[in-house]
Amino acid sequence: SAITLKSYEDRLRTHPSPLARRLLKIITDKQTNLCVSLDVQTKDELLRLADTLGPYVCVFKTHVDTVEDFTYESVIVPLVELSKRHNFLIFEDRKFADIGSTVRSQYTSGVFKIAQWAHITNAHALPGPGIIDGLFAGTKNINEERGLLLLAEMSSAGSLATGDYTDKTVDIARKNTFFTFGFIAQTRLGSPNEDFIIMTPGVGLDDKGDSLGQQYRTVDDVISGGSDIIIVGRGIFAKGRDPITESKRYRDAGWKAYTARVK
Ligand code: S5P
Repeated sequence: SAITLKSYEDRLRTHPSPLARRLLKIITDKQTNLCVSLDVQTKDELLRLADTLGPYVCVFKTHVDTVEDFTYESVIVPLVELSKRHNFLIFEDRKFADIGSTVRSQYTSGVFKIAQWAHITNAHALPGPGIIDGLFAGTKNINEERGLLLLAEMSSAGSLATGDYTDKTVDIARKNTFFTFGFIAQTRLGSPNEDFIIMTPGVGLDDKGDSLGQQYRTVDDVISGGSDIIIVGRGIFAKGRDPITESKRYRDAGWKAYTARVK
């Protein structure tokens, strides 16, 4: 049977994470639970998509280490500007996976300085709770909301993040719900009296998967199963697709599925 959940608007009043409250407000105001994954190799393409698709999304997910002509000044500065203009959050899909001390410097320093600009980032729970402490320490001097998602399940075939690993990931998240506001997952996680935000990749309306292990599910399947935000990449900007048309299509499908769920 389908999962029933409170509306985004109700949840924004009570959520323990300031970042999640900001995100739920954006979703409510813009009526979109679509996160577009901007997996492109040039800054021009990244910024062009962020500008044209900005009105249809609540979050833009990036892999900034894949941008060939990356500089902080030419990519991050305008991207942050666009996030303000179109009212979306930026999610750097960094998938941290090291000890606390190392992830703290990976998060705050180097070429990317992720903590400076990414409202959201994510991490594997594999190293244990120290990874959250390390990343949280990296937010100390940031004067804006920051939030972390743990990868509790993955969309790819043969993923090892199942069963006991997934359950223990949820336990680790419970230790700091001010910062760890949710999961990358395929199913609703946490008990009914908790409110984790579930963001789900591996969503595609026209494809079943790719040749490297990715697997796609439909928007209805994902949202009726209790996910809060759909993450879509190639479904929107693969060759031959019109990104604006597809963004509207996924936004509408996501909102329709959500409306059916809260009824
Ligand atoms: O389990 C996962 C977790 C993530 S964050 N499966 C995923 O596919 N992702 C990411 O979502 C992946 O890194 C990619 O950026 C995006 C999916 O892209 P698509 O083109 O397959 O929609």
